[in-house]
Amino acid sequence: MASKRPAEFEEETKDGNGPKRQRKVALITGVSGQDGSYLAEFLINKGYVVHGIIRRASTFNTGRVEHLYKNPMAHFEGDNFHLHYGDMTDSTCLVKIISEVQPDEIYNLAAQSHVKVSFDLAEYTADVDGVGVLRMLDAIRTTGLASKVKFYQASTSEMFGLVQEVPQKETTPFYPRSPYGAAKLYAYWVVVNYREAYNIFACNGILFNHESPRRGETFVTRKITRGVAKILLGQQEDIVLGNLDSQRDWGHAKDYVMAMWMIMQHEVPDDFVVATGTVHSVREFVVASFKHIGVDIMWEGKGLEEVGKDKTTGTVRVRVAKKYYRPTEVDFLQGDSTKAKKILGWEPSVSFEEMVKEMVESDIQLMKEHPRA
Ligand code: NAP
Ligand code: G4F
Repeated sequence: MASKRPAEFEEETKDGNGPKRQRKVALITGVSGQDGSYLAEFLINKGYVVHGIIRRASTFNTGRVEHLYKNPMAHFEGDNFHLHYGDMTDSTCLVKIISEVQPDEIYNLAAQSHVKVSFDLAEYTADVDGVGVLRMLDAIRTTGLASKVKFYQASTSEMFGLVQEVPQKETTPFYPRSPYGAAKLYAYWVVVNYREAYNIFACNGILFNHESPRRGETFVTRKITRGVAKILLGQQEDIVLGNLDSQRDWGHAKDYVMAMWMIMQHEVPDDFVVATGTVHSVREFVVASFKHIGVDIMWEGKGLEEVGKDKTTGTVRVRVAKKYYRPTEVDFLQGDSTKAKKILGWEPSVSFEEMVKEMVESDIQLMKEHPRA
């Protein structure tokens, strides 16, 4: 099918060999999410024209990318940024968008990304996070772009689940512990298979947890920093959490989208672990967040009875509820990104403490301006 890319992105070559591409074109699924929004900014700054896929929703879901397309002259279009309605469950729209956009690079970040929710929406999660990736790869073949386009898959440390080795690296055996982890494992392998079977430049970035002020509100880090901000401003009494003892290797989303791009610039398609190597518990995240508002937390009790109290006033600020526990938990994740460091030259730049501070400060500002947020 012929490209319908707007003319400003193409220019006739002097030798008369037809239009020559001036700027790289990227297509991002999940562009309205935390990573999608940072990646869009990153690529636009690198001179790319970015196309993003968004879902139709009954309320606006484009808050994280509004600043990129807000242009009074165009609906959903800036000069460098274009949005298309689509869904990972709809093959026809994926073929249509890829055919129209003719991307050089596709970053597949769309997912039902909440692990706990995947136990309730197991089949849907498999459809979007697993089969959706197959749909994207087949759309690449259908549009005849298999030998031209590069494909990035948002794989995850959740595939390591019940960890078989510490720390986890590219060769560590997988053991997913949720419908989400299992769906992502299918996606991981179908990417490897299409690379080997059809020679597609397809890569897996096996990213460990990464956070930011744009993190979804129901993931534990953002739930904590929002809660701390609201407590400081007198808008909330306490934060109710699940397993305080699970441990994660938390990095900053901005560092991780740079790793995605670096993976795609490597000469050969490959799979990389992206992590900081540093581990903290949920409990430590709570303590570090409260520290930024001058509150020392002391712990009392055990299991569901445990509480975190303000050491000075004795006020209970953290409680535990069973509903936030998962049927099967991933207790500990620690990544070894030696391969990404050596081959790509990638390094994380934001420390745990800096990230917690940024998230707490951003939420304080947000809650001051929008107390009902
Ligand atoms: P996120 O904030 O939850 O964003 C997910 C994106 O996927 C959103 O734009 C969402 O659209 C979109 N989406 C969901 N279902 C879709 C569907 N059926 N069709 C099309 N789009 C759909 O996730 P994130 O933290 O940015 O993560 C990005 C990707 O990396 C995800 O695939 C996630 O599983 C993976 N990952 C994340 C981490 C992490 O720590 N953040 C670590 C490893 C891997 P709406 O805005 O409309 O909901
Ligand atoms: O913040 P979480 O929900 O992230 P989780 O489950 O690690 O998944 C995130 O990271 C994955 C990479 O490893 C991504 F693939 C995935 O898409 C997502 O971005 O939970 C972190 C830990 C868990 O052990 C959870 O049980 O925090 C524990 N936790 C304790 N209380 C809680 C809560 N998690 C949530 N969401 N809410 C709580 O109240």
